[in-house]
Amino acid sequence: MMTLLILAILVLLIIAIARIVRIVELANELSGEDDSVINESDNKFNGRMLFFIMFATFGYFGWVTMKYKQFLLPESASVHGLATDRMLWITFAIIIAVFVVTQILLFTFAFKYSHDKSRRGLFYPDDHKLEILWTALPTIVLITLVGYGLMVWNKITAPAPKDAVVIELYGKQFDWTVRYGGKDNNLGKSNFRLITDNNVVGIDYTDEKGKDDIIVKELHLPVGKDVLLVLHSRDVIHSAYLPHFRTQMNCVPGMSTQFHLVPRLTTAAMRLITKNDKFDYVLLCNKVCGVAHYNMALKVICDSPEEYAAWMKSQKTVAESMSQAAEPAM
Ligand SMILES: [Cu+2]
Repeated sequence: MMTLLILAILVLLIIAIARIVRIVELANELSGEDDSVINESDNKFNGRMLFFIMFATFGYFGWVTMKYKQFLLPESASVHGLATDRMLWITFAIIIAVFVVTQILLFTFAFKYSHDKSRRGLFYPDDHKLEILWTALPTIVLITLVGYGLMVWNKITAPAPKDAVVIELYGKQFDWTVRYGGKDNNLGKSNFRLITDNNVVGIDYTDEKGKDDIIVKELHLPVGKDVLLVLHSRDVIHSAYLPHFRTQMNCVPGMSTQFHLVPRLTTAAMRLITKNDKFDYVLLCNKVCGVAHYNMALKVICDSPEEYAAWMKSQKTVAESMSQAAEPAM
């Protein structure tokens, strides 16, 4: 109803403006003025309107920024995310500063130098110094930003330390499965040919290393520890996206990809920061991978070391699940 009302108001407004324009035209005709000739006051009016548009644009920009600030991500829950966030904000600061300065110059010039019959144009074909300045300055700024970005990127994608907790993420249409290496922190062999309804990641049961693996449907991360996510896909390309950890990596069928991160805020700590005691981290698929893509989310829990150890202990290993399945039903 409200939308209909707003639409009706807009239509009426457009009709009213069209009528007013027509009245002005008729008035000009009656007074004998030729409105195709642009006079001094027209130029002044256009200059002022341009200036008004500049302030309106700045105002709108500020309003939108404040209004939607609440939808921005909270502070990064991973260590490398602090570096990418800093980079992002530095880039934003430069972009906003350049935007404001260039717009002020543009509209001030349009206002100040609107056509004036008494003013003579200045013939100013080129200025090498100026051209060098406006070519060199953006080049230096961009090279600095790209260089800074490469440095951060190299740091983020450096190999994970040997003792990192290895966690395998397995994506398929349309859910995720998580596998931990168990006590030996070593994932057993797996093969896509072995995938069945009961063996969703295709574990090779003959491999001793895989016996203590743990397969679960939620992702637990230990705070302060190096974590190596090893990503797989069973069907199409998925993308494991952990927005709060500033992490995203594609899951590609037929190969494994990986991402190393260090979580820095537990779920409990993030609940305090977001002032939301129901807050939970989430892992989302960030590739439109099929009809139920939207549903491809996984709960992520970032634990303190003690909580993580306790949770790990409470989980069944592959060997335990196997022996349980082999037991005859009572
Ligand atoms: Cu997906």
